[in-house]
Amino acid sequence: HQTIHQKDYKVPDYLVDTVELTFDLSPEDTRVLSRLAIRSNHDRSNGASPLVLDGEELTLVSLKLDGVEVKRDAYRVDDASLTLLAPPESFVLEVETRIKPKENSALSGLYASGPMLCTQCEAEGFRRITYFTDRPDVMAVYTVTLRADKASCPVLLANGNLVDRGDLPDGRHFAVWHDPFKKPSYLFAVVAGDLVHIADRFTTMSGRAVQLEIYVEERNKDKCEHALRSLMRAMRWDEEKFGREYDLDTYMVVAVDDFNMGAMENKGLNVFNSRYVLASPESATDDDYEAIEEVIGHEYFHNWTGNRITCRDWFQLSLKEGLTIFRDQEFSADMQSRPVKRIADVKSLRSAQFAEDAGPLAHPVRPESYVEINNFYSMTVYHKGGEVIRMLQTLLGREAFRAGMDLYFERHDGQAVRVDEFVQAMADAGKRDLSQFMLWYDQAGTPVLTVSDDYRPESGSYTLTVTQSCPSTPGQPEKKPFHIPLAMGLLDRDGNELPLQLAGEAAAAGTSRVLELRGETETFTFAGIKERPVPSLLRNFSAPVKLQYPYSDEDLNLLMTRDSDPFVRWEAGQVQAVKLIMGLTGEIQAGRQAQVPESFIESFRRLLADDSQDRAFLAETLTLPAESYLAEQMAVIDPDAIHQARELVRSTVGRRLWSELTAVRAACAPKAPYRPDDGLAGCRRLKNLCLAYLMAAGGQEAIDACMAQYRSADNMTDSLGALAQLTSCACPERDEALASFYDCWRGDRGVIDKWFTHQALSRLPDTMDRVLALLEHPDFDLRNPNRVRSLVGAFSQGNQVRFHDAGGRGYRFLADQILRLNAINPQIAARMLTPFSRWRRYDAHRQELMKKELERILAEPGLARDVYELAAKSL
Ligand code: BAL
Ligand code: ZN
Repeated sequence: HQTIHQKDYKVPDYLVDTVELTFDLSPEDTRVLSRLAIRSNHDRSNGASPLVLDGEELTLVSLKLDGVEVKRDAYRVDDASLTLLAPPESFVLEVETRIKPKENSALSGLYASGPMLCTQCEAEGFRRITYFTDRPDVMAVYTVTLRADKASCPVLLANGNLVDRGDLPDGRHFAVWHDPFKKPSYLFAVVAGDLVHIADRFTTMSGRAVQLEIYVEERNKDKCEHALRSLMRAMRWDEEKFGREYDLDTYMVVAVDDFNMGAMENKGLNVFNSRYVLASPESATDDDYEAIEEVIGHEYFHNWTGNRITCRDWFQLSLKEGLTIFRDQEFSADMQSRPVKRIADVKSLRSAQFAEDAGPLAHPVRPESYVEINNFYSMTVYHKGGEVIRMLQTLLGREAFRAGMDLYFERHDGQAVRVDEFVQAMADAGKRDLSQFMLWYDQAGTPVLTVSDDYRPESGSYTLTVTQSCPSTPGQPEKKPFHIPLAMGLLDRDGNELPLQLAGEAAAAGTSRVLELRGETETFTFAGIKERPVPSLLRNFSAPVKLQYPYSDEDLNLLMTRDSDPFVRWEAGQVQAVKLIMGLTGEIQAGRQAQVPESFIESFRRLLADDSQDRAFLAETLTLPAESYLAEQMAVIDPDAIHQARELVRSTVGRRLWSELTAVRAACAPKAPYRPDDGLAGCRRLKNLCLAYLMAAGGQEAIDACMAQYRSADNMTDSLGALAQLTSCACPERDEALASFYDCWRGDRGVIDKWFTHQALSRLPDTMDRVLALLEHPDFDLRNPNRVRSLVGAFSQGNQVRFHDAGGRGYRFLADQILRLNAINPQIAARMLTPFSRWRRYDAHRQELMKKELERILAEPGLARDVYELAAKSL
């Protein structure tokens, strides 16, 4: 398998101005006629370069150049390309190919999902539809004719505007779509099927009417309202926050059940994984509602950051993804609670992206090379990429950042550009030198900030010394210092925020400021400080770094209760919890009696008694760090000891604070029938967290409370909140609830996914056997990515203690599924490899077992490029 390097980029030898496609659609055998207007884009003084068109899994039927059949010795075809040896300066190429959508289980290109046909072209799926220069810097205007059987495929959709439609002989019909915007092939889409839609109209800021349509199968028609409302909110938000207006007359979203990603931003025709569209008050959780709003927003925001301005090449993927993640995070923060959203984003970054950065698959936000680009739709490119954009906003300030965005749109609309162009626009608008900042794009690894301080009472000066370092990552043994915004404040012993005046400044400038780190070690001296302060560091998580400062418990308590920054308040609690659980883990490993100190229980007691706080924020504060995050803190991960230690804290809290937890739970009990927008999602989260602690304490009373909640719940959040606890409880009620849940929801794919997931996440020792049995369940389907993620993904990535069972059964199970998936859907197979990439972090015995499975995978004949790359790099 070949490695593609960023440094080898060359401008395309040929450009394509217009693409006319005609599809004769059928699931078994689809004919694709392509008519391309091509012109040369290279120096031909030494002769014409060959034109290489990408193509995979295609059957070539005919090939004409300017209307004349191309002679057999003038072109070559192999299983990856079609090459015209010496084409003229400019010409029309007509290519006829045949494809088999129904056999396409990779879900890339044109494929069947249930009764409908749909496409997924990012990153390189268009070449599985027809021969083409399938790279994002070749942008063309597309006109698409779809023909299909009218009875089975009454709806025919493609990008842009519908310009013609009508009937054909033999019960067939056609539709013609034209997209006036030049676009790269990865944004192409068609959908055909027996679909219904709901619609509304949106009036843009300049007064244009846009028709919004959400397409689904008939049975899901009553589950689209939330997606449609979310879309309208996203459109308004992008106008208000970024001055960006939608540009076509129609915006369509189609929900499909079989989808590799979350959704896809195809121009004017988004194709969505149905889990990010469908919601009804009975079947969707509060988290589902939030996720739908976020993903609907994300794909909509791509229209400007991704579609109008796209990537020059795939190394620049974060140009659109990091930026669009940042935009969707800001949208969600404005729609919900900003602090709670920030905490959720930081948690997922630190659990998953920091782990990626610390392992063999670490890569920069802008990678240097890849074997399979699909493997780089990663936490690093997306979420660290989003943090990089956020740092720019922090460094420049909101106003200059917005000016930089405007300048970027003004300069590059209609172009395919690099990350450099984006950062240049920011540098110009903010009048800043951002050359060192570019290292965030090109150096992998999570920087560590080590902070020390020195207080001089005699002069009233307080000095912070910050040293940065970054561990080696594959191919990058040495790192240069990053340009890091460190947002901070200082608190006195009563928790008052101190005015911040750096030595040499005439006056104090506020009580929160952004220090800029550029050198390996930087010092900052503050004047006029009357007593030793407590530093509040990395406010709002101003940079994706690890922070080390020797806080005392007293310092942390002060920050937790008094700091003005909600992230710092939450983080102070997390640091305490990590310290506690890591200490207990050590005791357990040493075979000593582990005990939760009284002070920890008391701080939880105080928190539970404080009803002044936002309920969702309180729930975050009372949630212990995840086992995966705790694992990252250990040199050699011991999943059993971590699990035992964390469970010890949970059960102790449950037992010791039984009455407080019960009281908070009662106070959060619903007073009116559930509505998704009742503003009580935070209450439900807190109530279900209390239930989880009660269940951790054990005993029939808790089980009864759980069953009562399960039986009486009028919404999915509460129903699953109870079911999730019962699945980890060795009691007869467990099977009763699981069976009743299944009977109630069979046929609803999204809900049954959750039924699989919660069983896969069970902490009980029999979980592996249950998961193996569920593989044989009639509703399990290895060809459906959501189902695979709900069982195989949830068990291997969400159930650390059972997956890493020292007997090695979890490892064998995962490798078996990866090998089965390799033949069906390589993208999904590769995604499942993540846990194995961390093998070096475990003890020698587990290392040996995981390594053996990786070797078994690599020895498989016919291993897909996707799986090969990750398995080989992991070893
Ligand atoms: N572009 C792939 C899906 C997404 O990030 O929106
Ligand atoms: Zn995206």
